Amino acid sequence: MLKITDARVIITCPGRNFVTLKIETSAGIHGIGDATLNGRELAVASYLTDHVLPTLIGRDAQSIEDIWQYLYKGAYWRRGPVTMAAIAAVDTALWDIKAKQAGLPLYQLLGGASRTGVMVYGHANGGTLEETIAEAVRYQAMGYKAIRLQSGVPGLASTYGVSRDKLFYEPADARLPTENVWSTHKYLPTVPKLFEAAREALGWDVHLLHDVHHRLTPIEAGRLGKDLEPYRPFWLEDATPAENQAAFRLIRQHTTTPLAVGEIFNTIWDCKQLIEEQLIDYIRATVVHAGGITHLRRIASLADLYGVKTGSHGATDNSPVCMGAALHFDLWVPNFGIQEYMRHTPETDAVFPHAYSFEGGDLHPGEAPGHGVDIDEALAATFPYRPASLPVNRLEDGTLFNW
Ligand code: KDG
Ligand code: MG
Repeated sequence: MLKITDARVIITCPGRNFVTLKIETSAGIHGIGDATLNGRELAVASYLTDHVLPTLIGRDAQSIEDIWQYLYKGAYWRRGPVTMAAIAAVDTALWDIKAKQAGLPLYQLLGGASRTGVMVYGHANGGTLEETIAEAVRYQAMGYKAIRLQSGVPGLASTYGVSRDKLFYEPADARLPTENVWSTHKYLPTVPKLFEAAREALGWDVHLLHDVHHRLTPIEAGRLGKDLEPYRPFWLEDATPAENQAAFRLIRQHTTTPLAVGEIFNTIWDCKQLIEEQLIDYIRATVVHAGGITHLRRIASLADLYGVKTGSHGATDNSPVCMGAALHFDLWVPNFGIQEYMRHTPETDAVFPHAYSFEGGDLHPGEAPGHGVDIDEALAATFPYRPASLPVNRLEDGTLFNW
């Protein structure tokens, strides 16, 4: 028995907010897990501190599966982003502890490495098509084998995915939600032009991706997918809101462009139909928002049965702790596709010392026992929590729209 002796939540803001759970054990081994839910950080912190942590003290840290079931089934109120982020944090910390106890990097406990490295994609974005292409050229020079392209839309003041600070995109940029304006009519013709210019500038070896951020109807998405086919995109992401999983049937009928979805999914139930009907090609659920390693493994196993690959979310609001755990998962998972990799700022990297490293377009989780990421609590304490919200989006006539 490896008794859980203490568990606490650490909130820090080295440029953006992160919520981290630290679990300590009777053997002196500790583990950490990411619990960050962008713009709703304190809800998860309270869920953990007020409701989960008191039930953990004295339990056996080695019983990862039993604790997962206890927190999922035992709560009665199943699923949802707050609950599942809290469960993910506990689960990630417990896998960290188990791997440290074994003296092994986490990927070895999962089944060992299935590949030499984890292919990642970076974010090239700019206010104009030309700026985005220049950024993409820079990413290619850094060694990236896959690049996401997002560009401003002529006639719209701002749009999703175009950042002020190129390398460290962070959309939660104000105390209260910023309001953006959207026009599908203005947006739709811009993406094929962007891809055409990108193929001219970058060639055909590099993988190109695009995120629609839930802004199209299924038939509009079918049109965009079809228009992009000549440029062979790696994927079209979040083409339409996925609460209605059956909506993807319509997109599928119209395009062979691969589809990715799932960064806001919490459980296997959010993607069961999408996977079983082979309506998508990549599932983007990740460690922190989909119940930790224990649950993500179930989603990936279901996906593998239907030829769907993984493509985990890796935006800057997923802390280095999530990234470290995700990379161990990616190195092992048989149906790996790609991993998103938005770089964290130097301040964030200093608060979360980590074993993972980037080389030649791949990340590798490193060989440190556990998931290889820790938190410098003294440094974290120098960056107090700052409330920040994600933006909202309206149509030009003021109608509230999808973000
Ligand atoms: O918190 C929201 C971000 O993680 C999200 O906007 C990023 O869509 C995103 C992506 O694909 O990384
Ligand atoms: Mg996205």
